[in-house]
Amino acid sequence: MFIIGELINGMYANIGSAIKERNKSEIQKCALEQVACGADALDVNCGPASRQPLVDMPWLVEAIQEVTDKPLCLDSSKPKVIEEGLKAARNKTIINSTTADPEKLEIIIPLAKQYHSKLIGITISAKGIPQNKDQRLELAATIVATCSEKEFSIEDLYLDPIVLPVNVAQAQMNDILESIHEFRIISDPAPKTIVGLSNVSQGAHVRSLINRTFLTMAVAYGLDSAILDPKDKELMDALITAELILNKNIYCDSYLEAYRKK
Ligand code: THG
Repeated sequence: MFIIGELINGMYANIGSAIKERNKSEIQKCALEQVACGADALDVNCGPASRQPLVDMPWLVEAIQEVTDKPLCLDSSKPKVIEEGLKAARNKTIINSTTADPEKLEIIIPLAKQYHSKLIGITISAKGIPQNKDQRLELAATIVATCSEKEFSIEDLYLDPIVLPVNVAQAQMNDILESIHEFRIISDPAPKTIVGLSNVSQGAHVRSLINRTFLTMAVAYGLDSAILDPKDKELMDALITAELILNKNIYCDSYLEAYRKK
């Protein structure tokens, strides 16, 4: 599982004020803690309250890459904000994200090619969030077809079925999980799959348990990557154990220690 740490997001109060006050060390601490807990990459999101994301994004990128070489997942719905992040980045990058909108794909795919970035495609369109599996598959197929047309490597594409909170979209959880499996058989070579895990428990009381149960199930459906809180130890232990059960890790009595990243 390719783990992307979610904690550098202006939505969190500590990060929101660190961005505003240009408190670099708070951001760097958050980056290093996530890497120490096993993050393979770091999501970078200025948050909804940022009034100058075009400046905040490259500032975050520069602060983070002073302390780590891990890939950065540039998280914004605005192509211009992503481009400012790409310009500042020396580390590998993942663009988070494009939707299935033709106008968006037209801008974002060339950016990903120009900067040799990987790309997350979320199955959302101008019509909004899909309501069932067929709509998710249709949007996924549009993203894959447009990437092929524009000669963007499908192996560098991560499809995101959009995880919704279980407390408002309980009837869709099954479709979301099945989409993870079906996205992988849209084309050969197969696109990869990703979810924003914490969405599933937003607004719920028992967040950590919901997160780790959903992740365990998604792993069984073949999930490749997740944006999650790597500091949640029980979540990480559940993930390592799920991969053990699926024979992706070799068993030994101390397997948790063995697979908990240095
Ligand atoms: N897909 C993709 N990218 C994404 C998402 C996705 N990026 C953003 C998000 N979803 C993933 N990251 C988070 C980060 C935090 C939370 C959820 C998802 C979260 N935050 C607390 C909340 O809202 O309750 C904030 C708590 C606090 O203020 O301390 O849950 O789906 N491609």
